[in-house]
Amino acid sequence: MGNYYQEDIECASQEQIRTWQNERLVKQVKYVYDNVPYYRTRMKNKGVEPEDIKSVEDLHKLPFLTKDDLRDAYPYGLMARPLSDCVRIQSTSGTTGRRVVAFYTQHDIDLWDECCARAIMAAGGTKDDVVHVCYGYGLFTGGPGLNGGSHKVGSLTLPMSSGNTDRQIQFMTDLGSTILCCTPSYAAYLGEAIHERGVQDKIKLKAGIFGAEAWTEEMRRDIEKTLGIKAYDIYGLTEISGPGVSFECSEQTGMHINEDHFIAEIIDPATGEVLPEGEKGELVFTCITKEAFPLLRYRTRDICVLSRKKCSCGRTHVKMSKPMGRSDDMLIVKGVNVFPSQIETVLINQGFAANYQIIVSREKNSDSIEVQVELTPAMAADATFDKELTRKKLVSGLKDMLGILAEVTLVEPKSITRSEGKAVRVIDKRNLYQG
Ligand code: DLL
Repeated sequence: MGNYYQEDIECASQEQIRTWQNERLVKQVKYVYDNVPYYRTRMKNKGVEPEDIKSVEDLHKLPFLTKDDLRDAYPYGLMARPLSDCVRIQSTSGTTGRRVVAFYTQHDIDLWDECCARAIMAAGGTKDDVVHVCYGYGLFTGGPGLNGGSHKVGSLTLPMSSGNTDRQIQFMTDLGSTILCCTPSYAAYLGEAIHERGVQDKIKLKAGIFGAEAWTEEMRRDIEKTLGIKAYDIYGLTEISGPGVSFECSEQTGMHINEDHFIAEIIDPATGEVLPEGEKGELVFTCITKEAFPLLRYRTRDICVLSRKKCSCGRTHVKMSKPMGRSDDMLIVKGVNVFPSQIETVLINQGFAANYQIIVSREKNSDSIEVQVELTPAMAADATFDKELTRKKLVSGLKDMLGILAEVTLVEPKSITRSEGKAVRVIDKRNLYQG
């Protein structure tokens, strides 16, 4: 057994977890009904009263909330507490519409920190670690969340925020950072930069906690090799608190959801019907302990699978798979569903790094997809490297994976703009979602 932060909770029996969830859900539904007029109206419209919810079995009776509801109710419409009880806001980047703003009481911040602390402990963190946080600080939840978790664990916390790669590496070497927290794409970039500077021997990292965007198993292996660490996934979203809703343990086969705070369901995104465990669908969360912004049945749009298979780490909380895409950013090209992660798998299996961009266009009602892929420095330096043969192999690998033809353009190393936060993988020129 590892060094647990809250073994009594994280390794509790399934029955015990269900008992906590039942009690908390009943209370929370009444609390939301009494304090959030927006949701009360939704419940009334569906003919549901708080008394109808007696246990988790009744959860399906409650109405869903979606990102559209959050935009509708912006900024205060889903709050359950007066502003004077709140101590913090965080927000999404708002690139696809109005920002989502989430509110926190001190109690909410404490719970969130606790969830992130569990993630750090699960990655082997202790009070003796130096936790290097280069998720963005500010409105984005990444920096503040991991920062709070690291404090709870008692580790020395380096609040680096994103950017300034030279300074990141300098602090990493001077202060002996042992746990790196950032997006996987930035971790891959840092790995490259460390090797370029030839300072890999001065790096003391042992683990990384990477999330906030989709990344594949292949990318994990790549980062683990480049940085000489074990790379752990962490998941979360602003609406539900931020990072730490779920996190990976040493088994690295999915992320344990903090079930004492969040109830997870998987639904069919088309019909809203709850699917049995093991089936792939949209992840829905109900917050059962939050005070200021307690969303019930929030549709995440993330597509994944839940599993209650026994975990070798001893934790009993249900595990979610890596999101396999989002029901709303899934690309439909020539009528075929395409997830960027499928493309990434092909690239990495053929020896490329995860430096690529997908460009989707439409001419005369016909879709086309182009994948721009960076050559690795080794490929670019190799005089015998056969570019055209490699390109053709990629086209064929993508055809096998996606079932459609994708154009491939090989570009020079470092020519695709690096991201310090979430990578921009897709440029969809079709503007299908306007108006
Ligand atoms: O990305 C919170 C976070 C910060 C998570 C740091 C992990 C680490 P948002 O900006 O609200 O919050 O974006 C939430 O990002 O619905 C997923 O689609 C995606 N996402 C988050 N974590 C993962 C992950 C933060 N580990 C949205 N794998 C979510 C794949 C992820 N996608």
